Amino acid sequence: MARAELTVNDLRNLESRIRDKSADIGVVGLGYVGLPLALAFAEAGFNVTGVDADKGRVNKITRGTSYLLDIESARLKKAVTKGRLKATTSQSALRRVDTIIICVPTPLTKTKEPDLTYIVAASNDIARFLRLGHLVILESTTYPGTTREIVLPILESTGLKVGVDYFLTFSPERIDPGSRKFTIKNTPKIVGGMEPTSTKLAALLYRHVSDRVLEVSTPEVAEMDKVFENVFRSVNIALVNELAKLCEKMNINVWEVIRSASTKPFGYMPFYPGPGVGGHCIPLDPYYLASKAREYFFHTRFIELAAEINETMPEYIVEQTVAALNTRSRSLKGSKILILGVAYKKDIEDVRESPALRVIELLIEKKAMVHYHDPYIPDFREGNHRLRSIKLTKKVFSNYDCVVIVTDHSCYDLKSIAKEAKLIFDTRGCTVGINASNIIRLGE
Ligand code: SAJ
Repeated sequence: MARAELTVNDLRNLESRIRDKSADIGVVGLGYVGLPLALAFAEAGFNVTGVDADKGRVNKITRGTSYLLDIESARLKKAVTKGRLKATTSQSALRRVDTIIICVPTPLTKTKEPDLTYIVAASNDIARFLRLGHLVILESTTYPGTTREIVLPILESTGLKVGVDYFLTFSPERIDPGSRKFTIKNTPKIVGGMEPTSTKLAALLYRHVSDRVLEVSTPEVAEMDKVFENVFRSVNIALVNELAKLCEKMNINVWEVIRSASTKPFGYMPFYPGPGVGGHCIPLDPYYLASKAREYFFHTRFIELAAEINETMPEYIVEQTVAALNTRSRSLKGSKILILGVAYKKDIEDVRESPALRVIELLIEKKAMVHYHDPYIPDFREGNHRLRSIKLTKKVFSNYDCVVIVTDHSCYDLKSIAKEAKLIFDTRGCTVGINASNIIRLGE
């Protein structure tokens, strides 16, 4: 039987359906990347089906209840009520859509190797329903080569040919969780297809939700772009973390140094020292690139050293907490410590890879009595400890030997805390400008 082929007419038809938004979109993975993207396409006028393994998430979306701070429930409810957005746990929904966008996690294994389990699973799910004319786009952050070496072979195992029967592109997500300023619309989108038509179709699609779409020559360029963007942050954060350690030894105020360096109108971009780097990308992406580089007998020494420097920060924070307590003739053992903020960065509700977890683990190991407060994280598990956020009252701060500000959520009234607390160790420079003898800051 003659092999069915995508005709020129079919391709024209697909293009016109993307252009007039009658193409149906599937988004696999409805986390902090997939849900905002699904909603953006739904609000642009597409019919979008989100597929996620988490029944709880699917039910919440169906009810129009957002589980992300960045997404208001009202927006979600409107898209669902209009029938533009629906969610399901069933991958078979992928059969009916024209474009499938993969937004699944890319974690590390315990030995800091890339864990592509979710990408492989999503690719296998898609392969079960892959058909003539499908446009498949990978958005998950990963090492250069993943689209060509991992996703493509799985899809080609169906017998369909990329660029002939279906299309495959990499387009990195560029969500900045918690940012009100940068949105999908005003953040340029990079698209790199396996071949020109894949690139063009993806660009056509993203132009409906992003003001600027840049087409690059291969998926590898787009993949490398993304890891480079995040490694750029990792190495610059490591630089200021190392500077903070040096400034502490030299009794120079690192926050003043950074503030003065920031007056340089060109050739400089401020980064800030802190308790370490958290989140789902910055702590991980250097290891994704380093792992791939080893295949080329290339050791990314600088990139890995920077990642290691960032990883030493929680331990350094605990050392500095010990030193702060010593100024009050207190030892850490038996001291009552209050950690303010455990999310991995300010004003978000995500505790993944947060340096606060390691700080708390170390403090407990050294027999301190540790409580925490975080308005966004009511409780979490640390090893075999389950910790719950305390209730904050004006007077509560004086019950602790030291209050360690690990995540400087905007809700904290630092001036009033400085009046009540016996001792504050500020790891974020958020108390700069509050002159009080009971405040010790990282890097001063
Ligand atoms: N951090 C510092 N000092 C800094 C900046 C950040 O210690 O000067 C820490 C933060 O506290 C946090 C971690 O590093 O723990 C990561 O911070 P981040 O601002 O990079 O935040 P992410 O990981 O949520 O989002 C980043 C995006 N952020 C920005 O570009 C500002 C962007 O790099 C990616 O779109 C996103 O990761 C991603 O998902 O790849």
